[in-house]
Amino acid sequence: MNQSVKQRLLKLGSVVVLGVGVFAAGILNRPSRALAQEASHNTYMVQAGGFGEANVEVLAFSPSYLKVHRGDTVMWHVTSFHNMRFGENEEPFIIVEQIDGKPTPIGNPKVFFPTQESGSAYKGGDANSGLPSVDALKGTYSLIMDLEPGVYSYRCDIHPGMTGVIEVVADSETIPAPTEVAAAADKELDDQIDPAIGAYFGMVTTAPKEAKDGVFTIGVGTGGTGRASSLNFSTPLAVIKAGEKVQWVVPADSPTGHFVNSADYDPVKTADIIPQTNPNGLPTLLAGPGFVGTTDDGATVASGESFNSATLFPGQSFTLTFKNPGVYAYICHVHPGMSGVIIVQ
Ligand SMILES: [Cu+2]
Repeated sequence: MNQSVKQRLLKLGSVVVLGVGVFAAGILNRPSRALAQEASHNTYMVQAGGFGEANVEVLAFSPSYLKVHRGDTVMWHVTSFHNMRFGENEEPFIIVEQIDGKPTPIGNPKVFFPTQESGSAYKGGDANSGLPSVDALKGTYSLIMDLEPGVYSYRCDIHPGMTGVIEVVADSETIPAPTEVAAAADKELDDQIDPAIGAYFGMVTTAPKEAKDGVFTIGVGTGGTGRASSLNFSTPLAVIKAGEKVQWVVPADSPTGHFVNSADYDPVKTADIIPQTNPNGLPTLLAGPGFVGTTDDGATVASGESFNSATLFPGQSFTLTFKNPGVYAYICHVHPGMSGVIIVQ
């Protein structure tokens, strides 16, 4: 045998050995039950959030109730800033901790940081996807549901009320196929989006067109249509006289909170979350001025002055007095496309 043929055979041999090794490792790592049922395992998609016309956002999981068999994969398609967390208790996403003896609002580590890797087997108990980084938005998170038959609920902590259920059913029970589930999920989304588009037209047509007793009231997003709402101000262009007030009101039945920020909102200076590196462990996520606000409710704004409300929760309002004539553009910094202008005469 000449040298080059020998080398080639050696090379081929090592590739084959490597291949068999990988194959064997695959078999060894796999529980035999999973191997037997491999062919019947499905991947089901769940939409985490969703969007429609009129800047409608749906803060729901679609389908909200999903039946799977043990060993099936659930893959969440994350359309915005949501986490998926299995566990007993609700967790606020901002908590107050004593830092250097001062009460300091921080991002709740139980919400922000993942405890379970995407693609891994979920076997029950607490598990959190963590919040997606901006880069990972519109990404996916998946879990293999390796669980006894039963009902397992989860939630997004950023949007209270955004909850979902996975029911693991007995292998003998026939359940809808992934394509059927996807079609049902689309319908579930549309059934929420359509009323919210209607609420948007209702809001803009009934909104006040002028100040009353020196106060111009502006609605902040729509309410009253469940988990979906139109992310718009009711009067995108409001005209007042110098010295009059604007009062922004978030409907009590809104599924989401909002902000009122002057359009010069600076994401660096007015950051939502400021990570502080910890030498040992996870960073502390300080709630920045974007969350806690820089302008008090009831403040007076002069020409060229920036203003930033704190989070305005459903039912809350924010009032500013504009003392100088001018054009004041503003946004809600967490909801792209949500903007308005105040003209002060
Ligand atoms: Cu908003």
